[in-house]
Amino acid sequence: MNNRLEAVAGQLWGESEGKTFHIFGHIQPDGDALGSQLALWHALRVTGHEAIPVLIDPLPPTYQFLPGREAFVPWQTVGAVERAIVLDCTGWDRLGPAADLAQSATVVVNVDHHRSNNNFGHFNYVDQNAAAAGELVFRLLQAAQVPIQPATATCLYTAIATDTGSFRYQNTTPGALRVAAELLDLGADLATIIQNVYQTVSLPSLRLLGDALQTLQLFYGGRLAILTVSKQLRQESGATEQDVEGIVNYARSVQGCEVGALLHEKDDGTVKVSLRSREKVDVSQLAARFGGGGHLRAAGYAVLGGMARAQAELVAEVGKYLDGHP
Ligand SMILES: [Mn+2]
Repeated sequence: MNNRLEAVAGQLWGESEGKTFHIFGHIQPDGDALGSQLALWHALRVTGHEAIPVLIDPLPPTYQFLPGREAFVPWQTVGAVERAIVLDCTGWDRLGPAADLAQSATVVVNVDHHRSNNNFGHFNYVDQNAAAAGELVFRLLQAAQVPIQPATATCLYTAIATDTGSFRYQNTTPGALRVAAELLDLGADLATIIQNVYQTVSLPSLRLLGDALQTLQLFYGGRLAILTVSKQLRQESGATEQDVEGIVNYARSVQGCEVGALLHEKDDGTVKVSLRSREKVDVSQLAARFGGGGHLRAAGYAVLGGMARAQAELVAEVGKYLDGHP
């Protein structure tokens, strides 16, 4: 079941004297998970509570500006967990190797904004209409009347800005914009966020993008655009597998394109196919045909059998969707 905001805030700031909170986010952390974790850590600290933000995968360079980042501890060094707060995770699987650790807590508080969240906590605050987990943390702080300091505001603004694609995606609601405006009023450091998140890219990542753009192929009169990143291409650029994410958006951005795809050959040989559509094709349905899933305009799947076969199958399938529904 889903709990009321006040009940969940009460779990964190109510009868919790002398208890330590471990604050978890998901594997391969993004701006929303990291910003929400650190914001909650700041807020618990200023109200006199013990809290420890836990990292499952390393902190990406992009987010090494976040105030409080030095407080993060790797999950391997965590002993017993009494109270776990899990942010931005649909289920236990999103905690990867740290799932058992978090699950061993006496009290688990689950705070998330994904539709598919399965209410795995003892206390659950899940709202799929929130733009980001950071928006929910903001509401919790307000409900508990915890003062939001500039450092906390910077973390929460980062969470909301990154999960909305800088306020461009469909989850950019009036409510999310109002929270963002309030966070700026409270002292969020916009210049530092923009500089680090949007105006800094590693050299290998930029090289990879350049090489990937060279692979552009168009099908069906330009309505399908495909980019490919082979294992060799990525390794030669020196970029990481995570650097490949986001490149798919360049495929869809080609004028006249309805479906943009990126085929990425992972180190283990699987081909990860990322799909984006503009306004007609339901790519979550298309991805489901290959055992994947996602959203209406952004989805993906993984297949074995090599890049050439993956591309041929994809081109054939997209064709059915472009000429009316399959
Ligand atoms: Mn999120």
